[in-house]
Amino acid sequence: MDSKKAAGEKAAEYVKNGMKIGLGTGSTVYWTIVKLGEMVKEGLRIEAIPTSEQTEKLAIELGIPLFKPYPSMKKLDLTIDGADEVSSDVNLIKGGGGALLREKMLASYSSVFITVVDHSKCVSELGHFPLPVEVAKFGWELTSIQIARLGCAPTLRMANGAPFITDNGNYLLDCPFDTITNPAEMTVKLNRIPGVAENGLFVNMTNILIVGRADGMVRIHE
Ligand code: DER
Repeated sequence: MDSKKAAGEKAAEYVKNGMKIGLGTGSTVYWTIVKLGEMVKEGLRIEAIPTSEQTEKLAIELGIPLFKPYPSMKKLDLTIDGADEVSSDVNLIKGGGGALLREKMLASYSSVFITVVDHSKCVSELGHFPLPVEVAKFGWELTSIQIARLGCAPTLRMANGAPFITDNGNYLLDCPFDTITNPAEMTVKLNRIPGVAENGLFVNMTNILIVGRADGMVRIHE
């Protein structure tokens, strides 16, 4: 079995009747969402909030009931999402799919955050994958200069010949740091730069890591 599919489907086993869950974005959590669609057809009762318009469309197609956050809402029971890099101390780089802001919100508002990856995402230290940073369109060039001072050369993410626009109407800068030795410090430094909306470092957020192996088995770190 494909390693992404193995990890994605395994995560669906953690979803129980009555749960309110966050649905991540990307090609690994895709398999979780497909599996949940099958489980809903077989009677599983859940409600979900998608982390992107892409995931919302998929969930609707599969018949997964969706809901919007509301003022008196307690925490979500569970959010399941992928990642672009996972370090040996289980910190993440996310944002390759452009959904990092909503992904980090739902992950932080969940009692349990499950990360699903294939083995190729596992690294000793974060940074080989360029760190996505979501920034306001206004003055993005000025924001980029401030981010560069932290030791990278940000590039504006493009799509079809124009700047990529996130679901929140912002731009994305991809920031190659090579190595991020202190992600906890870096995420604070980034988010205090005026113009930065969110960055793709998910530090100490993962409660359960499911890694799909090349042989189709999974490794679970709880
Ligand atoms: O944008 C993200 O963080 C997504 O979760 C995504 O980049 C995960 O990668 P995948 O498509 O390989 O699962």
